[in-house]
Amino acid sequence: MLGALGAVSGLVAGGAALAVAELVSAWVRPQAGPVVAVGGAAVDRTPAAVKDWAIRHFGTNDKLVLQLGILAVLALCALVLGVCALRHRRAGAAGVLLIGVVGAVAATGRPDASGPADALPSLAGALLGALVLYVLIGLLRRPANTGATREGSASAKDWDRRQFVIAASAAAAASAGAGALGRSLSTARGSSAAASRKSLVLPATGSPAAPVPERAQVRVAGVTSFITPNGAFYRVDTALVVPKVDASAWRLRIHGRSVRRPMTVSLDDLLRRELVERDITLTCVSNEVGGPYVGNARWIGVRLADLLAEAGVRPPSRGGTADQLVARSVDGMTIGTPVEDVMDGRDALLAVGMNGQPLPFEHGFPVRMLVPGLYGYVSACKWITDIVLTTFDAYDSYWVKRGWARKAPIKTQSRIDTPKPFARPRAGTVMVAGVAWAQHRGIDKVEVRVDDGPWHEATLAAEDTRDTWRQWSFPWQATKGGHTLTVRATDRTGRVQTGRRTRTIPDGAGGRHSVVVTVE
Ligand SMILES: Nc1nc2c(c(=O)[nH]1)N[C@H]1C(S)=C(S)[C@@H](COP(=O)(O)O)O[C@H]1N2
Ligand SMILES: [Mo]
Repeated sequence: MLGALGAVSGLVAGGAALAVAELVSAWVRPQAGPVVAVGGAAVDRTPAAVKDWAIRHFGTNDKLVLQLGILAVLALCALVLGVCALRHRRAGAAGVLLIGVVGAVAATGRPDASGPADALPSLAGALLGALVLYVLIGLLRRPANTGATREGSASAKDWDRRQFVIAASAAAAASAGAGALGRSLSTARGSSAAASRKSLVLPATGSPAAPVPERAQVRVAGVTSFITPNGAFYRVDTALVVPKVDASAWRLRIHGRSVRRPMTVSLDDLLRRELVERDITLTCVSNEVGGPYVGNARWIGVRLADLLAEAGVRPPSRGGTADQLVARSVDGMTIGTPVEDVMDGRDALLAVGMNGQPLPFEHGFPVRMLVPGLYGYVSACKWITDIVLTTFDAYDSYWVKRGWARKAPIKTQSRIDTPKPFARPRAGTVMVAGVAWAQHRGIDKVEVRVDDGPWHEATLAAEDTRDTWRQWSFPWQATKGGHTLTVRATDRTGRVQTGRRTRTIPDGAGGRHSVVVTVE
């Protein structure tokens, strides 16, 4: 019984610590909270293979799973410390403080840490948590009145237990209140950013995109929508708390090697420039063959090459000495892109708009980079705030340090959207359809094979641009029984999508997508 009460004390103390940390972090910085800070440190230290596995299994929920895992570990620590404290009250309290120090070290070590203040949430939380544990255990251990009768001692003990229950409940209730207050303060903090997004009106573009050809969308049920709505667009990043940047305070600095005229621009500066509108399909290097981490949107932005040229940057092919452009986001992410690709005439953008809206916070508000033809981790920095020109020899960006390739053009890929795996279509004509992509090269051919039969050319839907994916369909005369459908694409350089399966690490998955169905 006493052991259980010790465990309860530990949990109440842990809850109080987290609640206070939440409250203080709302005031310091939402990213400085212990769970987010430790989570971020864990993300940065996770081996590439494990991270890839997490993305594959939990998808965009990987962050939630990580934070729940940290909470579970904390709860376990709190339980153990609570039980230990029954015997060694000071040691239990000291254990809580130690956990606080771990949180503080993690918070101040984050790449986006703003200074020593980032240690405050963890330290304040731990101090209060230690105090709560110390007091609660004290109530549990208070000896019964020595001079009392047996009945008297029993009632004194009851009284102590009652005091414990009252104190523990009060602490739990106060923690819940503090936690809720912290949450709402955090939300209020983000409200200036939300207001700046709401009031942002995207100016008319001087160079609108041509309308999407009507025939770009295959009219077969189950095929992906040609334009991915913002709410359905895949999200991959390391941010446990989505950065909320106030657009009016946002600045982008362009500087570094061979930048003759370094510049700092505001959002208004960007919006006063010529804006272009382009359809670009973005793909994640962690996308498995047949996977969902690919999306297509109509973006509005300024051409990054123009800005670089104004800053005096030349690509290596015209004598420039910087071959790598490193973009840095407000949360410390670094993304390295070949300067040559950005300046070779393709529509590399500093994007401000996505499908007619200002960028959603999840997708990089107020400004992100996009380079057609390159995987996101080498081109698509969200919440961008700094661009430094350097060389690939001199600097490795975030993912490169973790084993991914320095350069990563998107591989030619194709996906069967319908029929779904293990579908049971009726014999007769079954429409097989899906998407194929080879950004900035374009798709020239898609073929489908049934079992080990010959390759049949699919019908290509209209092409929007060579920077977007292309849909395809194939009417299959399906015969009864189990069948494997396989797809392959050929890009405009004539290269046929390889059949050799390779892992996503280091530069994107290779191989063909297959779907097994049973025709009835
Ligand atoms: N700041 C920041 N930008 C980032 C990332 C990130 O983790 N942090 N991830 C990159 C990766 S790996 C991809 S695939 C794209 C995904 O963009 P999306 O989430 O808008 O689809 O963003 C890129 N930009
Ligand atoms: Mo990615």
